[in-house]
Amino acid sequence: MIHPATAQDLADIHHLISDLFRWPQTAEEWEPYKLTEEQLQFFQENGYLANVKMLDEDQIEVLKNELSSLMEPEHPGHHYFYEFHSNESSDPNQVLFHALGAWRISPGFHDVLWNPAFVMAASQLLGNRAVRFWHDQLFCKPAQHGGVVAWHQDYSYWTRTTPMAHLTCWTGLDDADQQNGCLYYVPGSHRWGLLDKPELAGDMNGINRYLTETQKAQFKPVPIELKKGYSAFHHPLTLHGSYENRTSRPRRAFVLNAFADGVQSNSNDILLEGVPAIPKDHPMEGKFFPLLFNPQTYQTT
Ligand SMILES: O=C(O)CCC(=O)C(=O)O
Repeated sequence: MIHPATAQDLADIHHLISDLFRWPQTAEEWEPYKLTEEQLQFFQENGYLANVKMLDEDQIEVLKNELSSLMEPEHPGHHYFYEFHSNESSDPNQVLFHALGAWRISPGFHDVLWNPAFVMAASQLLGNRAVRFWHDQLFCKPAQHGGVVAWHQDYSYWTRTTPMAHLTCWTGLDDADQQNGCLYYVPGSHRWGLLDKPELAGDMNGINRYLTETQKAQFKPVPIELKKGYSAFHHPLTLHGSYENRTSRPRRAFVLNAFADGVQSNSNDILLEGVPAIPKDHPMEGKFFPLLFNPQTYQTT
């Protein structure tokens, strides 16, 4: 067995390290990864964009294998996780695995940050700005008793970074549908302003405490059923959540959270567990917050 101290911190490496993806070399090679005007407009209007192809079958298999070993608390790189909850559900009869920091530990989850399909779409959805990594998340609902993710806006957990120029990309490693706990979005809720933050794996009805009567009337969630390997992007204020998984199929997913280059720390406290603090009003950068893509140069720096 590898001693924990010998596992390499992949956060030191800010480029692809496996052959899972290939970084395009010319402007022409980047073209196939670009979102269309219609997709960009849909995002502006609704606060989300679904069905963006991110991974092929082979890439999904590699990530699923890495995931099953990462879920073991004995994994030699376990100490690199910023957060690790074997079960974050507040309901003892349900299980929601949730962990932040996989990118530091295994090559596939490291390299998904530099997936050309992700960085190009993220840059466009951020207004053609350079994309910087914030953090990743694993969300896994086991078969039969998978737990809920309460309705929330991502930025309600992120006010320690400012201004709000953030973006989330959710990618399924299993087909996700209404039966096994797919994501739901509330179209247009990105224009509702910042709401209070709920307990993440708490109660689906908790949202009623935070909404005005007008918002309650406009609360019309849509299920985001996705084939594995496809992604959904959302705005940091878009309300989203997901219900239980009672099927015989797992629902595993990973999430990449990014922001436009230039976002600053809004706190002198540590921003992620195990990461040195970035003083308030200083730019988010350095080892833990790599620049992933600059649309001016098509490079990472
Ligand atoms: O995977 C889920 O059900 C929740 C994901 C989520 O909250 C997010 O992508 O921000």
